[in-house]
Amino acid sequence: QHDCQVSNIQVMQNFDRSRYTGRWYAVAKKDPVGLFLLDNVVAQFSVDESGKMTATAHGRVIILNNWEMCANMFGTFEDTPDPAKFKMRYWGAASYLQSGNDDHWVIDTDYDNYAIHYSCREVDLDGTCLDGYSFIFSRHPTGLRPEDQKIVTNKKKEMCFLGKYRRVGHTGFCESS
Ligand code: DAO
Repeated sequence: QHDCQVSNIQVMQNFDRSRYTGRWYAVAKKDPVGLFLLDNVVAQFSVDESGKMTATAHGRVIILNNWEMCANMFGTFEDTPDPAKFKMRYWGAASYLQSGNDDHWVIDTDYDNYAIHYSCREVDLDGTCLDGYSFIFSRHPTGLRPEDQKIVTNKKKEMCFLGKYRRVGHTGFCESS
């Protein structure tokens, strides 16, 4: 089951984008190479009038090695044949912020408490993920409920990211303005 093949990673069945809308607090993150969002990461998902998913997000970043700021980011999601797998185009409110086009997979969610995101940026020749990142989101800024932690741990194993996460703190750094 956990052969670490990116193509074998199970995603959320019958993903319902409208139930996914609203505010999600990142509580843990597995960083990619050249990490960007550090902490105080909050994402807000929406579905527009045409049914397309969009998102805004903010988080503390350090750019130019020593300039700390709150990055305001935007994302649009392109649908794929799998309702839980998207292509995410993202960019920052300021031109010097990171931009790109990443996979954005919803691995699991109960819509009301937790959500598990996965993105592999570079698949290795053996089919495993060479460079990827993942957010664990909670509806609650205080973190995951104890009953959700077991589910999340199991999914971290399935993504082959167990032990690679760090806690994402919320100090209010991005709450002003
Ligand atoms: O933080 O190292 C990193 C990679 C994250 C890149 C994506 C940031 C922008 C996301 C915007 C939309 C919402 C989820």
